[in-house]
Amino acid sequence: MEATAAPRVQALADAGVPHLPAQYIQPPDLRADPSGRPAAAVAASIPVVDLSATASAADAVRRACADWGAFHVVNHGVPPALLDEMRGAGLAFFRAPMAEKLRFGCDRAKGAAAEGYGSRMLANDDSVLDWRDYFDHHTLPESRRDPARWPDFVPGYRDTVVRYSNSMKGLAQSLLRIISEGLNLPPSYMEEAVGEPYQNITISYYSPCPQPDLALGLQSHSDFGAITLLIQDDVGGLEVLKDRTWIPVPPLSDGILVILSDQTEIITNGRYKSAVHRAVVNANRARLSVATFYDPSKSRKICTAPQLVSKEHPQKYQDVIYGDYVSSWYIKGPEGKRNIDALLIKQ
Ligand SMILES: O=C(O)CCC(=O)C(=O)O
Repeated sequence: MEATAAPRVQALADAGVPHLPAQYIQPPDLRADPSGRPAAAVAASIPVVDLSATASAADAVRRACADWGAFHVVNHGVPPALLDEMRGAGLAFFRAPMAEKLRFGCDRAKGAAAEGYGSRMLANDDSVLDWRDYFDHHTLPESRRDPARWPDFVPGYRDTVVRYSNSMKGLAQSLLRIISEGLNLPPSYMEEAVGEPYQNITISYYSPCPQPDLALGLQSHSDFGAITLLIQDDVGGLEVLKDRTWIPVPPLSDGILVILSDQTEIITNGRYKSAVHRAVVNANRARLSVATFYDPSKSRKICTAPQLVSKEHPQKYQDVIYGDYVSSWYIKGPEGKRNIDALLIKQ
């Protein structure tokens, strides 16, 4: 939510600020460590699952979910041209004059996760700011979807977002079926546990940063919903935390990154972990990503699958009303996984 009007990062970058303004300077322990990245890249790389390989895909998804909580999918059935169209629509928006973009600014009075063009995610005024601007779209259920609230000055933008939303819904649902089966649950289990899907699509734009080693494009967090599908351009900057090491997620132009989110960790009793991730920035090239969040409704009660609870695997998390979880996320801030940890049941 835009608590007080944060400056658009793009306006600061375009003005050529020579130093990072104080509000964007991360504490030393949270900064990206450029010297650590090449070694991490060699240490491990994020799994790539070919969804057309029917014999092996389910097993590959199971391993990727258990070991990483994040993985690329290829041959996923979404036309690569649609991924390019969506990235192109986002880029055209962010390259448009500021006055046009501001016509679609977030309405702060509407609270957290208001739709539109914004820069400040958290409610809390004294948090360090991300070096990022974004456009958030409410896309599902269809009753929330109002293309009139999306940019009108980029030809085809609204139609692209609608087609992209529908495709991402289909892919998220087939992934949830594969995920359920991998845990020996009925195929529809995860979808039913999540209930009517609420989908938001957020385009993030990370302008070149004058002091990238002091800033983050997006601070470390796990997503709060069920599953996130992310595409990025060819710049790179997304990192996933694995075994306490930040691993870069290389851009894969036709691939889609699947990120498990906190409600999936709760439903699966921690068998599958949500992935902690962040975006780092660079001094030279702007970067764009598009994240599609598949989440429960605010009133949905999220419970651990009883089939995954046993003497050896006692229930890890308390049941939670999803809307309460989201409110706490926005108030406390994402920082790592402290929101889901607050639900841990003492064993
Ligand atoms: O820009 C990225 O790669 C990450 C975006 C992201 O994590 C988010 O929108 O929650």
